[in-house]
Amino acid sequence: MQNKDTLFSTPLTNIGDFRFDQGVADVFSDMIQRSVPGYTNIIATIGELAKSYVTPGSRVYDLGCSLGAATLAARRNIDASEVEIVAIDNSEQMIERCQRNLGAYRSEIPVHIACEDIRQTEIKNASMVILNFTLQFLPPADRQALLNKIYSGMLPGGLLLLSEKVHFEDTQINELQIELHHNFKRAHGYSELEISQKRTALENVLRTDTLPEHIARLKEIGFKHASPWFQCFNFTSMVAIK
Ligand code: GEK
Repeated sequence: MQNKDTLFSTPLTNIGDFRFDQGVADVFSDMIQRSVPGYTNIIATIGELAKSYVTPGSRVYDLGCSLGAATLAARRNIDASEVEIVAIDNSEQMIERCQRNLGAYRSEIPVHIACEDIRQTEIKNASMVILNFTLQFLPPADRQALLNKIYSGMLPGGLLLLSEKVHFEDTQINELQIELHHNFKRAHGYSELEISQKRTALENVLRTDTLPEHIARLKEIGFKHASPWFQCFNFTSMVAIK
């Protein structure tokens, strides 16, 4: 059974910056499903894309893997032989739970799980790279370099899946999308206090780009094709093909 996220349900005197610590790792599954519109659908689509894009003898990288949901979806669907999955997160607590989750299912496909900063990870021979709501947590100045490194380590025809929370240049549209997202959270049982305290905790930690910024950067890096395939409110998921 998954633990319910009640981390922000009581008034906090000092709301510190959001961290992926033990408390978050313990409730993460519930938290992300009740906070990110389309999350389940995105995970399922990662599986479908893995089936089509992962090639024999190549690697799949899941960067910012948390509890390993994307890795599991990919692993279940890969048909190609001699594939290795590399799952990285810099939260020890996430990695520990990820090990346990992945260990609970049988598979022929080896997964190398490591606790490290994705800015240090060497990327090579990749037919698929997954950045499912992770880039948004890097300092904005570090994003281009990470994406350049990913591009360099990818095989021609390889696929990058990039999911992100975004903001909109048009302030009225931006507010409308935020309100729709908050309504989504209300509908999933989060109180006004939980919504506002979580928003404060994320303020310095989760910095969004706009969708046009993402697409322009991916094209500039050299990806032949880049497009959103999913959007619900201020959450989007893109594919980019080398
Ligand atoms: C999923 N992809 O369920 N290096 C490594 N990991 C990092 C870094 C970094 N520099 N910064 C943040 N993280 C997952 C969901 S959650 C998204 C990803 C969210 C990790 C962080 O520890 C956390 O586990 C993950 O990125 C972001 O498909 O919480 O909204």
